[in-house]
Amino acid sequence: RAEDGYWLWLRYDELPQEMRSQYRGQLRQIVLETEETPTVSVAARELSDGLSGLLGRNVPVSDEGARGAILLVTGEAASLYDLDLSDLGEDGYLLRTLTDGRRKLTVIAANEDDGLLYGVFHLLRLVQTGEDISDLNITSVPRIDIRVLNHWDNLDRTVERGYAGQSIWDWHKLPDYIDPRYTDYARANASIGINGTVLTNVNANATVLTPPYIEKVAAVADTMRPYGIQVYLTARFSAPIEIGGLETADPADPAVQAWWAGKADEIYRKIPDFGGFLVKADSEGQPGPHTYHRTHAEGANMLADAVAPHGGVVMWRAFVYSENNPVDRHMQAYDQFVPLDGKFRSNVIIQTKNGAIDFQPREPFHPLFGAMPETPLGMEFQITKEYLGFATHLAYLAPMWSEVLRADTFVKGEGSTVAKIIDGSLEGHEISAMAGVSNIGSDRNWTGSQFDQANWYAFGRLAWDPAAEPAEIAEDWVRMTFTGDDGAVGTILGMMMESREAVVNYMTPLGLGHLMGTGHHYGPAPWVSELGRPEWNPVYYHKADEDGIGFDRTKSGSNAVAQYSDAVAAEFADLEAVPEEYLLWFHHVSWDYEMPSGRTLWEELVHRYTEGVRTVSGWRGEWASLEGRIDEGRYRQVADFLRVQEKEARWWRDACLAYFMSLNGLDLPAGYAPPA
Ligand code: GCW
Repeated sequence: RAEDGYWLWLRYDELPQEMRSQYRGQLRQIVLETEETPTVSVAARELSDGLSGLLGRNVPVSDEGARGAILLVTGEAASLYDLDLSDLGEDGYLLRTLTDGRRKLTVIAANEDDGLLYGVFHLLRLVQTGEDISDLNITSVPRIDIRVLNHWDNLDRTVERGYAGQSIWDWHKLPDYIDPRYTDYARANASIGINGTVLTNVNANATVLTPPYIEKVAAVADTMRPYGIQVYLTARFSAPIEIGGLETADPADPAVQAWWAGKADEIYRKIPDFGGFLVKADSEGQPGPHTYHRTHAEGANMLADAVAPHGGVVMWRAFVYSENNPVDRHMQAYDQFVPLDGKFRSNVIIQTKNGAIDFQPREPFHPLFGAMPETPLGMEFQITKEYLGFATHLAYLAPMWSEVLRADTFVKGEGSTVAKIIDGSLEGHEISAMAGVSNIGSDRNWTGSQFDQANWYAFGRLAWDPAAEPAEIAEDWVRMTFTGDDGAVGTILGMMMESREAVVNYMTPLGLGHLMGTGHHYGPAPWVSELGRPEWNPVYYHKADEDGIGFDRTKSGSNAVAQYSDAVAAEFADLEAVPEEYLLWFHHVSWDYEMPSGRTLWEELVHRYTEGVRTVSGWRGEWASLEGRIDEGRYRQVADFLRVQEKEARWWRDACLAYFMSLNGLDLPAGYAPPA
């Protein structure tokens, strides 16, 4: 049912007549000029089902290229149509309209079946959004090789930082029962170019590597395979002890190496296209090589050697967060990893969060990007909104991700963007990866809210093309998911494009971060100061006192700025030059500091918090104008969630401002109502 959001952006409801009519002479039947593999079959079926639904008439797969044919072409057949596939790689595709006399042919061509599948979804998207296809000439090739979801899903079906019900992986019933949802999951991912999924939490349980679980994983992998999706697992570093009967997990111990090599062989026997391992080691209590006085490189390389004969990779996380961290948590990953540059095997990717702390509503880009030129760095974004209001708050994340991807590291002069480091082009790497921590669960609407589907969608589109425009991605999503009505599209798009900044404003404006309640990370708790480790306390991050607020990361403080290239460090370290949005991230500033707006810092903070609330209140009215223009079920849920968000935006504003006032003794500036 459309009303509960189950069909995501793949709704295929009949288009209104005025949108459909343009496709009349085209798109009448599907002709395969390629071998009918499992992937080609699912591609052809998707296209047939999708177009039949959208156009309100049967669009069958047929044998002859008669009128209005859509040709699915791979390999040599491409030369019949004069198509050059040489630059498409494995996953790229062409969409072309060819004219044969008076007839129009629509061609989807690729080297490999996966490319064809991606091309099919692109054509469907064009029709879903009512685009003109009478003269197509599109070439699309992904910039990133490994476009992967990370499920933080536990084997008991709880999901760490998951706000959409239980894990979709029903381990108890696998491998004998394959939930049809897995197929819809695979379709949705393939439709946005995602080609990998890590099924298990980085806080890993070694049980998933035991034989009965490998059977279960193999059954999931069999379901994913036709959709071009490879399955990966998290590897618990101490697994050789826990399930292997060894006394050590020391990566230099030959018995440990042999255990992992044997484990990899065992997995690949059941799952020949297994992707590899994702590892969180020596971080937040997870086991790792440091126990044995070995480095991250020695740990990662051991696993890399185990999967290398099978073509697998190791995604080793740079999120290290441990106690030996006296001055600034911001600096830990850089300090541990930069000395290891050049020491990793070629099938290791260092998976790095976008920022150095932890998925805050806004963080400057992570200083590791550009600092390890010999090593492929993968991006880890968090799709699930751990720090941005869980499932109820509307926050469209593509603008945030895009901000990081476009950030300039200046490591090789101007234009050394994070995107070019991730895609391997700046430093000439063979493999590239982008991971998104999944927001998917067993909820009927998959993600816990209608709008969180957009974040899953946008992640895939940005992993394919990090330069894609967030607003264009959002518009496609709105048209496919909600409505093609231009007025309504404009309203929804406007809300989405404001949303991330609104959350920054009512939670952590001007470069503040981590003011959330420790542990759950939901509401405000900037006053918490008494927890065991310094960085567990929000006061550690804002350092507010009677005189001012902010974390001095310049020379007079932790000097974390020195981890960036000279040009970036100089900008961030200079109070006059630092972008306003990172001000308190890098500087401790007095409450009466004059801001570019002419307001004092205190007035500006009050203004931002107030703006955040005002924006959310405004959306409630805008959303109300859509009543009756989108289905009742989704309309209601969003309306209710916006009410929650408005209430909680006020909570954030009032709690933070009241707390800061208790320190600085200042009043609210004239014109701002006192907190209720
Ligand atoms: O974002 C933090 C979360 C933890 C998470 C950790 C990590 C999986 O609060 O829940 O653990 O980071 O990324 O490893």
